[in-house]
Amino acid sequence: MPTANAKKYSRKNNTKSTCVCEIQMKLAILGSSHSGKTSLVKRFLYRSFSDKYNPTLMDVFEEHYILDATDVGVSYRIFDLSGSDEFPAMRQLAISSAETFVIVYAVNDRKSFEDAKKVKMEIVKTKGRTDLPILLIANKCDVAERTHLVSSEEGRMLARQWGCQFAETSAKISQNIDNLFIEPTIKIMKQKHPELATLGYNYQPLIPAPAR
Ligand SMILES: Nc1nc2c(ncn2[C@@H]2O[C@H](COP(=O)(O)OP(=O)(O)OP(=O)(O)O)[C@@H](O)[C@H]2O)c(=O)[nH]1
Ligand SMILES: [Mg+2]
Repeated sequence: MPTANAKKYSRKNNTKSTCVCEIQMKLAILGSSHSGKTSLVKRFLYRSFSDKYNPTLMDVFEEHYILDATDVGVSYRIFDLSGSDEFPAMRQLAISSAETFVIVYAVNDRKSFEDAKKVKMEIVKTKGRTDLPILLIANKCDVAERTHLVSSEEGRMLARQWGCQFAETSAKISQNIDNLFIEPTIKIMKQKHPELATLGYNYQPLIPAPAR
């Protein structure tokens, strides 16, 4: 991403040459400030979590992984976008280059749920199409039930309306994290390499969106 403000995270490894094939995952994670986007990415990529809050301008994470139980290599390029509307040009560029979208809200923040709807419209407008792979994520599910301001049912209903998948996650206690990033990866793998569709991969599927 050719901007001065975008930080780039990459870790070199020498595993690519041993893989039977390579998949590029260009994923953008969006949603309100403080909903836990960066925490979800870091929990997935680095198995870490911090209670400290550092607002993101925009980060690009690049990592290479091998899908468990396969020889399929995955190059993740994850655009972690700010919850604020600063740097609209950078935002548009990231949305344009991404192929999969993760929209995050926090279950204890009602506004973040309303913001998720605006983000969805922004993505559709920027991409100019509606048939996009989107995941709606209800994060911070670990917080006390009495502080939940958005119910599971509301999240599920919105996902049904969008015809997308829905999952309840926690970056803090590492709930549903691998599935959130790996299920879309498997989908892309099956689209781009149908010959690999029968490869086994162990994961608990996300909650599928009911048929529209
Ligand atoms: N309890 C709980 N706290 C979380 C969770 N995920 C993130 N947090 C906390 O929420 C705060 C915000 O997390 P971030 O990941 O920085 O949020 P963000 O969406 O990236 O915010 P911006 O970069 O400003 O857009 C931090 O203090 C995190 O520790 C979670 O699953 N559970
Ligand atoms: Mg962030």
